[in-house]
Amino acid sequence: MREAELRRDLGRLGPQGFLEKYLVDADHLIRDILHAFGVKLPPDFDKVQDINFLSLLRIYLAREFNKREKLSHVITFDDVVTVLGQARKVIVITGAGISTSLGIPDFRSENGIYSRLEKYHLSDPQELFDIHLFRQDPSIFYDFCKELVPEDRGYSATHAFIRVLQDRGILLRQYTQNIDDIESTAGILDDKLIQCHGSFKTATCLTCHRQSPGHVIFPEIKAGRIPKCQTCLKLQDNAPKRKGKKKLDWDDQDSDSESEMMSHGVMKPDITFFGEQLDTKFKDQILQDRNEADLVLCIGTSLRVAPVAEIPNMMPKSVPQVFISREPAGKEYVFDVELLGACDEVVRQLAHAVGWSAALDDLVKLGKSTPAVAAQKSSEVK
Ligand code: CNA
Repeated sequence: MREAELRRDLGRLGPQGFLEKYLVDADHLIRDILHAFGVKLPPDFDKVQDINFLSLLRIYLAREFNKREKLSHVITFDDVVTVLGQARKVIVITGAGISTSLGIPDFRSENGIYSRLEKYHLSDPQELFDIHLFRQDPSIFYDFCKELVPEDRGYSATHAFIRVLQDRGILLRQYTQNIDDIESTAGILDDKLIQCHGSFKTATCLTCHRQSPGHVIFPEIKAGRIPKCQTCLKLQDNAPKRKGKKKLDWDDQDSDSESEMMSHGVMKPDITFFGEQLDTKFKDQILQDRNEADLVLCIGTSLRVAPVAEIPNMMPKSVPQVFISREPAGKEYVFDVELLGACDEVVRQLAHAVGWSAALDDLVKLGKSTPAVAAQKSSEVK
């Protein structure tokens, strides 16, 4: 089976007709079809009965069949400049790549955080952000996240570029996967920003759920210690020792499990771990924004983490989509134009071509000299 032939048949017959031809008439194995499409199956897939892959194939076919087509008027860099100049409601999706020029490593680049995790002996790097593992042993997360703790590093030209969109009144929303909260430093307003995975801006005690500003725990993290809730520590110190009783009065009702004891009084930054619910704000906002946006810019992300990775495929097909990153987007996406390279450089070129260089340069200068002031100025610069 050749991929090009399969795709042609899918376009011609639709998903149902395709299934009839390949599974009923020709009796092919589902796994062979998925393989021919280039879908990666789990390592021990030969132990799984073929029929169990049917729903995966159905989802895959539906998604491929409904993929958007490239727009005929957005093909070149100059076309991007034109749509950007005309746009009134821009959605910007960002990832770790917009902060690497500030010295904050991303996950999946060659020298990213995932390439340096041998010492933790994790079966999957995403376990670093696994809430169950964190509750069992927060030291692994805290040891690794020293590098991610935000410092006053200013913001990148890409953050400044997004601020320019805001200052020009054309930023509909920034959906960021980043947890460094540099958007706030750059002066992106709260109602323009969805921090899809939360951020280090605040931290919450796992036991008493008291919330503190994130910076309160930064010195502990940087010193290589696990940040603890001062209130819970005091209560623990003052508590009478109760023989044979594991559960303490101020514990949660279900806190008698071993992991609850391990994480007693541990502060956790309010970033969303795997196994935790995303803030519902994300879903509500994107369902509204997708009907209003007239341009999507996706910057510095590998688009591997759902549900943010699903935004491009949720948009109406007529909305132009531009991808700016070092590496191309995956095969499951159809961006009209991919501008590959260092995003700070790409956005500078765009700003220059649209005539926004002066505004961008001013913001970049402001960020380098007095980052905190830049945030305050956000509502003043128009
Ligand atoms: P990722 O999977 O590490 O992908 C980043 C992408 O950006 C890669 O494809 C790189 O090629 C590209 N890239 C890196 N530097 C640049 C650059 N200077 N110019 C252009 N492209 C560049 O990270 P994603 O954001 O896609 O994955 C989502 C994860 C990463 C989220 O859950 C984040 O919380 C998490 N993360 C966030 C930070 C941060 O807040 N700064 C840092 C590391 C990881």
